Amino acid sequence: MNVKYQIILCIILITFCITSLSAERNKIGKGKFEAYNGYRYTEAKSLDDANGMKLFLNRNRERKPPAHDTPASACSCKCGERNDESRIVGGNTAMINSYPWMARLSYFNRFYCGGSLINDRYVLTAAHCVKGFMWFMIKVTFGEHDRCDDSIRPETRFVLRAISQKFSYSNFDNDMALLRLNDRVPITDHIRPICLPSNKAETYVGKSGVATGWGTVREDGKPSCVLREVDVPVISNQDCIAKTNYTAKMITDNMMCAGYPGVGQKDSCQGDSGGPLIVERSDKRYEIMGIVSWGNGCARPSFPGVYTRVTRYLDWIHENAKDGCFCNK
Ligand code: 4AZ
Repeated sequence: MNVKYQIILCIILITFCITSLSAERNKIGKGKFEAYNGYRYTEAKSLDDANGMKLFLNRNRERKPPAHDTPASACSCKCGERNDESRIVGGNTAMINSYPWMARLSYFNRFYCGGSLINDRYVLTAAHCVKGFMWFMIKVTFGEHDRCDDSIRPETRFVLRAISQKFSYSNFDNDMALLRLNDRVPITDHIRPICLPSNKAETYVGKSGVATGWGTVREDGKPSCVLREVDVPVISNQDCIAKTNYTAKMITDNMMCAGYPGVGQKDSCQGDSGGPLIVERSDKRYEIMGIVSWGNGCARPSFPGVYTRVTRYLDWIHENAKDGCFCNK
């Protein structure tokens, strides 16, 4: 067989593998998960998280659910509790596991975005982290600090469904997506959901936010190995237009700005996208108010970071993530 035919044969084989993998995952997502008190456990669970390609061993074998797959224990938890006695650009290295809701998204095993665990089954992220991607190649990892440390095997899940809002690349409006994971995530000391806002009308203006991620530590820099955090105050949308070089058309009601107009220096950056902008509540727990979305460069004085305003999507999130267990304490 000549080389041309060998190449064509290879392409057909790869296409076949990808198509059947996609079909298999759809089947699992739509059918097999629905029974067993809503938590049937017959799915192919053994996705290989070491190389992301050896998939679906032990397919369709009935198995006993693991201890963490019981909804009662998963629901009986407290959201938004940080672990601390307690960068991103201009920030600090986070304390290990101080942000237990932090999820890391990889595509073909390469880190590219952040996300936040909101219940034991769903991760909130930015639509631009999923739109146009082959969702079945997105890997989600939890409980991590140093993503470059290969000696630690993180809790790993894959995406069964990516649900996004009406997102447009032209203005990044509605930059919000939910990822339904292939299996529940055990709620432990190191993995715990962030709280969702309870007040839809909250604007957070003047509140001190914390953005976290493994993104680049400067514009055009390299992503960080360790999780970083940066404090950024929330600016009103009015000021975000008046005191920066953004125009009214660019900042929609579904967005919020956070940073230091006229100063810069501290900001989220490339790779932090999809990760959370959180705020401390009066009970010392944290809720997610924004999702890292976009900005003109990073930490520039006239261009603060722009975040998706989570309060605009509360009903949508609750409706679409209702088959996951939200913490009830
Ligand atoms: C990005 O490209 C990105 N300074 C994220 C956040 C910001 C800019 C760019 C905000 O993922």
